[in-house]
Amino acid sequence: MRIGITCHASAGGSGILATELGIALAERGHTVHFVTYESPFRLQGFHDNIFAHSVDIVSYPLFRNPPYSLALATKISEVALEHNIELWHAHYAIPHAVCAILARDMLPPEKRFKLVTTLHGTDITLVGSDPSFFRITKYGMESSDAVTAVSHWLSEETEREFALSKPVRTIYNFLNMDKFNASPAERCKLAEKDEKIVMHISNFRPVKRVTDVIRAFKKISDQVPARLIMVGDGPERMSAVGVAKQLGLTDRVKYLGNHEAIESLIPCADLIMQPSEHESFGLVPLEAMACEVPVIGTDSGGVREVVENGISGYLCEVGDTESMAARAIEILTDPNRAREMGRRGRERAVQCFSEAAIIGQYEALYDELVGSPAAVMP
Ligand code: GMT
Repeated sequence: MRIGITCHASAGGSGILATELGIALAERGHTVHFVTYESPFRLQGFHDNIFAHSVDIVSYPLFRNPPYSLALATKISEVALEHNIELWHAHYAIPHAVCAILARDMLPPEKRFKLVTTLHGTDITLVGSDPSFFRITKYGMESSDAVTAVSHWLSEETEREFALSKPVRTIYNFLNMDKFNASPAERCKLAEKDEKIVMHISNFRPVKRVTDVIRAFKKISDQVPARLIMVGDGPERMSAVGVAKQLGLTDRVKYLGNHEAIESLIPCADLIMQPSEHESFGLVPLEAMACEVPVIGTDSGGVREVVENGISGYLCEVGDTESMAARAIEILTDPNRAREMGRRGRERAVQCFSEAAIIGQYEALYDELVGSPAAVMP
């Protein structure tokens, strides 16, 4: 099938998932065209059947903010026409679903593609539910031929919040399990031999609660020789640095910034700590599970569908850094338990969230749509 994909190109979960999906589809013989503002973060190297198109943004003094969405819609339309795209897959409702709809409307009727919109979480929970975007987010979903969400929790939240006239289907996120595994890594550069490594990976946005990581780590490092490795970057980084300083932890915390090859870092960790307010899915916990690293997460949102509490890690109440630390110490001081949790996590990851388990669900959806009549607004 000839497929177009739009996603955020930066180091966020939705863009990563969209890129990995494009790669997996291309490996299965589909032709995939990415349209983004820059090359997607995880799209490295050459891939047969993948083509990347970047959006040309015109800056003109009259525009306070160059109208990126209009340029994106134009580019999608051009690419769809030139390459006879049968199906467009928009990742993240705003602005991608709406731009794809606009692009579809610009095409002659016989050239119009089918549109799948995949919701990733914050597009619904934070952006789309804001009054300034509510109606256009709803319009984007109603005018798509199918809407999917990355967890049952997100599907239910969307239905509750937007009362759509169509079902939101759940298709879980997936990973390439050959890429993410427990292969030994160079942990010596991150910590001393006798130190445990606690790791956090995110875009350091408020929803990630990075200062909870620091506070929990303080309690951990009071009892276990350990180092905290913070991977990623974003607006809360300075708060994390400030709290670590206040708690006298500056020497025990390393900030690595964004890292492209996260699969080589995660296996160095003894524990991954993700204390988010909510996660629609939790790609990082899944990556940790695939690498046989136990996870401390929060009992909130879709992460409950990924991490089994007490089996592949622990889910604590949001903000309860006391319990997070206690659970972490339990894992860090019992290597057999940690190994078993890692093993069970990998087992679950392979069984439920591997490419083999998920890609076929997208392909079946595409097949169902291509050839069926176009979506109409109710
Ligand atoms: O977590 C973020 O802020 C990034 C965001 C994104 O859209 O890039 O991640 C969301 O999508 C990921 C991929 O589906 C999910 O694994 C994350 O849980 C989700 N983030 C939130 O719901 C906060």
